[in-house]
Amino acid sequence: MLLDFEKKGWCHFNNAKMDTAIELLIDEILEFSHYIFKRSVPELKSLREKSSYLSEIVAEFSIKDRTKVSYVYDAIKNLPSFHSLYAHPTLLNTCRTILNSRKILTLKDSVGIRIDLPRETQQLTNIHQEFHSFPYGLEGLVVWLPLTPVNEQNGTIKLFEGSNKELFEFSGDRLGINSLIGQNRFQEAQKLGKLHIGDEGQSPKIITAEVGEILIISATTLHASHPSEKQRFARLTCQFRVFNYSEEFFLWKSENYSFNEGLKQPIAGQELYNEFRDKRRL
Ligand SMILES: O=C(O)CCC(=O)C(=O)O
Ligand SMILES: [Fe+2]
Repeated sequence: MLLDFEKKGWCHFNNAKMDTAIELLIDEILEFSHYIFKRSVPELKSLREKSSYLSEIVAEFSIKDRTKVSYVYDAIKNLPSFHSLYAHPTLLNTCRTILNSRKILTLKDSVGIRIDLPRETQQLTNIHQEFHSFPYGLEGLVVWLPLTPVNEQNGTIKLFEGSNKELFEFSGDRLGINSLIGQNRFQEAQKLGKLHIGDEGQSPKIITAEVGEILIISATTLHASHPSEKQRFARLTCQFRVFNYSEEFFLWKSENYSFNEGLKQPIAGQELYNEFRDKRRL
């Protein structure tokens, strides 16, 4: 797995414990969506059956009432099973091994879910390295976890294998706290992606996977959405960003802590803290 990751910039794994966690999430999504659409969840025997059903029913629901599907989207990020999934010890340990770091970090703001519906293309991404979600440095991972079957018909992700070897020159402000995560960074990342893939004309690997298969992708691997061809299926995929907390930026950050405005006396507090810190350093 590690060799694969280094060579291609991504690897995949599956694990029975992860299957259980994924199934809990799918169950909760099915229950909530059926509750708001006033339907009952049919008897489904296996994780695979649930996953295929989820793909069909979400597409069907979106035709009935698109707004209600947005409620489902919003709710997923608050489901306990969603949080248990990205914080799963098996998943985190795999990430630790790949990053060769005991200190890793996931942030609530950098974990997400996609619901890609037939005919909706505005959320599809063009080729990019993950500059916009890794503001501190790209020594990190994107865990890409399908809840429904992903393939050329249903929509999926495509990866430019081996592109992880090169970090493209990014003119965005790396350490500027106010522009850490933003739309402009994403636009720039996509411009760069297009430019570099144009050089090589390499064709990407279009991922085909069933539920249970988990992709771990380097933040430096060029990737893009692959749109769906079929009209009947929705694609639900989770993407969790994992940071390496041993990275230089985080070490610097933990030494140079900035008090934020939510505090009672941020300016005075910061000054006193800096004085204390500098004395201790001497
Ligand atoms: O799932 C996709 O279509 C790709 C999304 C993406 O670029 C990302 O999560 O970083
Ligand atoms: Fe991305």
